[in-house]
Amino acid sequence: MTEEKLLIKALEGKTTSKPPVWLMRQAGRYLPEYRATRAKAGDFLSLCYNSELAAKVSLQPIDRFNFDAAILFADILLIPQALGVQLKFVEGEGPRLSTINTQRELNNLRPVDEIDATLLPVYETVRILKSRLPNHVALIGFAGAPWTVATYMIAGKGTVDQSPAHNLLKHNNIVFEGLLEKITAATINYLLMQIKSGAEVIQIFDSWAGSLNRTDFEKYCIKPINTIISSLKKIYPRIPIIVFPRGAQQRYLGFAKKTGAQSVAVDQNISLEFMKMLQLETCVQGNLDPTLMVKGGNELIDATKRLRDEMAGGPHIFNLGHGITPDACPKHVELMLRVLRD
Ligand code: 1CP
Repeated sequence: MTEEKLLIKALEGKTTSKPPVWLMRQAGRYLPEYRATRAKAGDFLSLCYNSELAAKVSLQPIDRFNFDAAILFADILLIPQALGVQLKFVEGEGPRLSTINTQRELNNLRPVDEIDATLLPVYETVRILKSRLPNHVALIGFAGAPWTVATYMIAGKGTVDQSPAHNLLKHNNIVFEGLLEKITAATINYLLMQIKSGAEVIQIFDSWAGSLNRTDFEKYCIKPINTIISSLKKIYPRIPIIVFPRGAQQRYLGFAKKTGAQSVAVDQNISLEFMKMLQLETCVQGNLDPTLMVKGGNELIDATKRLRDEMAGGPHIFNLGHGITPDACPKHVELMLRVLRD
């Protein structure tokens, strides 16, 4: 019998003797080997579509740190691109996309059954990873949540307050909801293909969920995520799902039940007391402050111990409250792991 993976155990709601650990954005610019492979690929998007090199960068943090999970190397903006949106990453600035603001632009997007033509290399990356990962390491596939992906498609770039998306939601709700439906359908197709190719866990990133008001949070964060999860579960009833509605504050409570997720990832603004309350209803992932990976030292050691000990009474996946930043130090990741594993 094969031993069950630590991450899967926690996602089944079991309390593990030590928490499974991985880091959001664990393959990335803070690693010199990532920067070298990215240079070889040419640019970020070429790296995403080069299955061999993408699998290689997913494996780099596993080789270096022996995390309990590997995450597929891709980006949440590949879905818009597969739908026909123009996408490029401008060095030092971030993504730039052609925008969707009118019914005509929405109608011009490709049909959902055509997205696999663009996304096939991503599924191949999943297959390669599945065949190369050590037995104890779980493979996480992912996608952006419809609201977060829509904010980029409407604005054409990252925004601080997502105001272009909020404006469309308010002033042209038909186009807004049509766009959300389109992204939802594409995401279901995309994630089903990732699972079919070997993904064992799915994480849905709703990075901008925090800017939705109470009503819009129900309609545009919870509802489409629930649609995605129930569609995946119809075909793969046992696939565990982690959802990260970043900035949801008190709305993290009840979120797992409303969406059907097995785990809720929380950001670093959530207190340990609140996390323990949330842990009574679901497996909690998070929420070490990513700046500690830059600072290191006793502050990092103390925060790691506190988080581990406070959450030890229930299912917990040790992670950051958001992605690790390019200025993080790999030595500090090692220090955190030593504290967790000793
Ligand atoms: O090498 C580079 O210069 C590119 C940096 C980079 C990387 C490493 C980007 C550009 N995307 C990624 C990979 C990525 N993105 C992963 C896979 C690997 C891993 O986690 O190890 C994942 C899960 C994402 C998810 C993602 N992309 C999110 C959701 C999570 C989050 O951080 O909030 C978002 C919002 C994006 C969009 C995106 N991609 C890249 C950038 C710079 C941005 C943010 C743009 C902005 O808002 O300004």
